[in-house]
Amino acid sequence: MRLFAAIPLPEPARTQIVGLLERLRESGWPVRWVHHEGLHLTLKFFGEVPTERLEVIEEAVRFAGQGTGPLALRLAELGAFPSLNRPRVLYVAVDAPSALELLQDRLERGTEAIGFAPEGTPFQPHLTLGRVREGQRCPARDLEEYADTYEQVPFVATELVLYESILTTRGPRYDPRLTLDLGA
Ligand code: 3AM
Repeated sequence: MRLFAAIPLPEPARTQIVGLLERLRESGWPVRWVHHEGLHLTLKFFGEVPTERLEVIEEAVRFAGQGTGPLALRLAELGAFPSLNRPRVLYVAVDAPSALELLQDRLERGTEAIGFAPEGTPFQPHLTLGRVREGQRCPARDLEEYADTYEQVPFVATELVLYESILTTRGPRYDPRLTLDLGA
């Protein structure tokens, strides 16, 4: 099974991103846009793991999330990985307090202890909007035209979810395997 830990996107940020995605879909760019249902902020990607490892991963995620509390976040600017000049992944950045970085670091360290290599690149909190299709180019400069079409609203994240990513012919579907209440 393919697993990752993420924060599901709550309101009012969700409405902003759904609206932005609807406008971007009309751009006609060669991009596979994400589904509205699965909007999330990834903290740790585990990749393909044997089903029998699920329990120990759940335990590590639970432990990492303990005592975190609700996280005050805010939508930020539009961007692209690896760069705006060569966009492959389009995203909206997320401004996060140090508590989110701490949570991500606890996830990295806790899961390193059970055999998952740390990411190796600095954590850049973001919401993926879409991925440029193989071999195609996206007019990155035009992305700026969308920058003022959504509000960089503050929002509060109260859940940490371990998702299973299931690849279907209609794109990936994300099924929650464990949901933790950060406020608890
Ligand atoms: O939040 P996003 O959409 O950026 O990009 C993948 C997605 O993150 C990421 O894991 C999330 C769920 O699929 N992902 C996929 N392959 C990855 C890899 N090899 C990866 N992250 C890091 N390394």
